[in-house]
Amino acid sequence: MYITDFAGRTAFVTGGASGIGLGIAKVLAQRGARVVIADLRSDHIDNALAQFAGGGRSNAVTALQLDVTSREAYAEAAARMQADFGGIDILVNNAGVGLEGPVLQATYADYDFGFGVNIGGVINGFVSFMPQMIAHGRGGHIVSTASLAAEVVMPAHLAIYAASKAAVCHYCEAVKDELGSHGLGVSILLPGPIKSNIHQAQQNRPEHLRIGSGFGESEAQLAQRQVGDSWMEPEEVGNMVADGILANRTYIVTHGIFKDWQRARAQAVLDATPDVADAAVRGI
Ligand code: NAI
Ligand code: GGE
Repeated sequence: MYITDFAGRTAFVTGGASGIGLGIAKVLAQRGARVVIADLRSDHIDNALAQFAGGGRSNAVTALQLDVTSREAYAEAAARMQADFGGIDILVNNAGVGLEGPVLQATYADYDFGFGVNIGGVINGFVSFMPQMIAHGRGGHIVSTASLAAEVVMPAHLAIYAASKAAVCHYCEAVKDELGSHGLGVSILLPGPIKSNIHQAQQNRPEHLRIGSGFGESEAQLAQRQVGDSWMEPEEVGNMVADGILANRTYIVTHGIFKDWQRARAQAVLDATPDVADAAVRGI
């Protein structure tokens, strides 16, 4: 009962009004799915809906304002999806913030912001939607956006980001078999640099986590960064995600540019690991 065709399926894409999420929403809609864009920012939602307007699939796309860190709002959104569509078929846990700053100046406001959206929001997606996706019996798929940052050793100013993304990976890896036994596929999206508004973390930070933040200056600086010309187009990522869903691929990786760093990290862990014979000597 895994997804073999997008026609007649309903997809719920968080952070779907900008960047990678919008790229995924566009491709899923093109390929026949009904798409619900869920996003924190109404300016992004207005802009995204304007891009669909007048197109052949504009009727297939609707939007919902949602802060993925709010458990109450998320539960409400899930109940609405149950009422409107008999439950969703595809969940894309994509909303995230690219927060970065000097780790020694980070306060709990910064940890709460980063972990709250990047892993808390993903967990809220699983908790809110797994029951209905299993109960409707049609099968389905859950894609979660992590980052290649989770697969390499990152610089200290991205420590919170990297840790939050590593948590997404390991959660998804661990639940894949169990959800598979209920007809749900699981994929982890591991992007390299993609054209998006990820440098606008500051604008996605709620007021109560702005107070006392140690990242104010670095986030203001990051906001000035330009999108790189060589970075990948979000719709190309969308196509990789759609193909990855159909193949129930565990890892969807957009770039090979960090492969040496990925290998170095994996090798360092293996190098630190005793051989079975050494462990046997200690009676383990
Ligand atoms: P983006 O900023 O263009 O899009 C993210 C969207 O999520 C925005 O529309 C934003 O309003 C929304 N959002 C932020 N906080 C939210 C919340 N609490 N609730 C609901 N929606 C919220 O950035 P991008 O790059 O498209 O990011 C998407 C995902 O991709 C993120 O998880 C990011 O960490 C990840 N990623 C991005 C990479 C890149 O190079 N752009 C590389 C690797 C991972
Ligand atoms: C394109 O902008 C960003 C960003 O501001 C923060 C994080 C990321 C992109 C990504 O998650 C990836 C880069 O594609 O993070 C990395 C992965 C591997 C090495 C370095 C990375 O970021 C510097």
